Amino acid sequence: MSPPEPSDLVIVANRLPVDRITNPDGSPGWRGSPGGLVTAIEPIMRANSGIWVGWPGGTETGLEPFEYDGMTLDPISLSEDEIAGFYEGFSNATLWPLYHDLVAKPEFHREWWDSYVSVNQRFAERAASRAAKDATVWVQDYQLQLVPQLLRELRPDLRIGFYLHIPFPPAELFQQLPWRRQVLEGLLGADLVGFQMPGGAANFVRLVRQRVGHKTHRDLVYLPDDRTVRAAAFPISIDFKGFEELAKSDAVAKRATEIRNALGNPTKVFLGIDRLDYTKGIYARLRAFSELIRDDELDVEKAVFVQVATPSREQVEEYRVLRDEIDRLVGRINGDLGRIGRPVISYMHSSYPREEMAALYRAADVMVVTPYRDGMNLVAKEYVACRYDDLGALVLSEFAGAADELLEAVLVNPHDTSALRDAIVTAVEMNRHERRSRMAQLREDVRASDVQTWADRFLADLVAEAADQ
Ligand code: GDG
Repeated sequence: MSPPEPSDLVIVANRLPVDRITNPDGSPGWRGSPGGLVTAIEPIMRANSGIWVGWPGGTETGLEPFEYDGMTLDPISLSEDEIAGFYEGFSNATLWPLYHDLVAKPEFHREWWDSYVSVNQRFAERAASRAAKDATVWVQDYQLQLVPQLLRELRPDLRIGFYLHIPFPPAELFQQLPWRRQVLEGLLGADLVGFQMPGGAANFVRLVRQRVGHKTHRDLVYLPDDRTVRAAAFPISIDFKGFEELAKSDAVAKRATEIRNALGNPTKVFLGIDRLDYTKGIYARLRAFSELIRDDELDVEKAVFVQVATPSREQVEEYRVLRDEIDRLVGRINGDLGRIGRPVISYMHSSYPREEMAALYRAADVMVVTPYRDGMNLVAKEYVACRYDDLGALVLSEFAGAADELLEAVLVNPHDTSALRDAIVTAVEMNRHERRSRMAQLREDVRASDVQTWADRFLADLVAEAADQ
């Protein structure tokens, strides 16, 4: 298509919500990769003829803007070196571990930083060229923290919002970053900086005061040029209705029964679904479960743990090591404790369509979500949305953002193996009455604040904040 008309709403995210595919006739095509962000943003995109700027994956160059499912998508190309430096390097081997409480050791490399700066510049330039006068630009996540400032330099007329999907760390950790001041200044280009949790917003404001020296008061930062920047929490959520309806469908109900049959109709099915990531606590969770089998607190003939680990960031060394570790652990546990046709852990390293996810949620008696640190964790909320029968129990890490809202879950410290064991036992032994009442409350909590509420609140606050300038 010819260059799109400048738009009043531009979304800037590392990834476009599509994947490259090859059509049956051999021509290249696109397939939607729906996620929470698309669901939340799609209606607003349609209403405002919005443009979504992002990387489509891969190294293809010369891609033109195109329409997909009623949205205008504007692809940004990355070279192989940029994928290694900006994406796998600085985003996923420096910022990701640093922002997740150093669950792994962050690596600091100047070439990665240089690549991060130049890719952020490209995103900012593209957004500047697509935004109409006085438009709203909403920048997403840790890969693009310099975009707000770079964009403001190019286009001071714009209303700029930034949202961080992962935790923002305390000063004691953030301080390690050699480019800490540049990152803070990058974010300060926005009118509104959104975080999952109030703690992240407070960490940011404190760091800006200490490291950049700006005056702050509560959630506001006062800049020398008379602008103010607001930092606040906007906990993200899911398409509650969408998941609930999916779970209620006949096809999903049928598939949930098939899954239980295929597992040999155990009395209790435990479930974990995560991207294969070291922040998610998969290893410790499986070990705790295996100890319960070993110690006869659970019976291998009656209980099974289904773990889905979605392939993720496979070019990054830490992720390859993790995959091998989990493979070995699962092999050892099943070898030591399994029986014929009765593995302790049914492990899948692959990704599934949404319908299959909903069927797994419906098939599971206990969902075990135990990250060491997680911005929110949508899987926990999706499980709750799918349990319209008010059955099922949720074990949830205290270190997931979701724990602030889902107080009726069995909350646990994932660093404490004994506590993990106790939490799994508590969840499975909970009587029917308690299980029902807890799940009903959990469902109310998620229903009351879905992903649409999240996007509407952020954009309304952005308009209000920019109007105050
Ligand atoms: C980041 C933050 C924050 C997973 N496997 C499959 C699949 N999924 C979907 C889940 C869920 C999403 O991916 C994962 O979201 P999470 O929130 O659990 O975790 P991250 O990927 O780490 O997300 C996190 C989130 O951003 C949003 O702000 O909550 O804290 O780390 O929706 O359902 N979906 C399908 N097949 C799979 O195999 N279809």
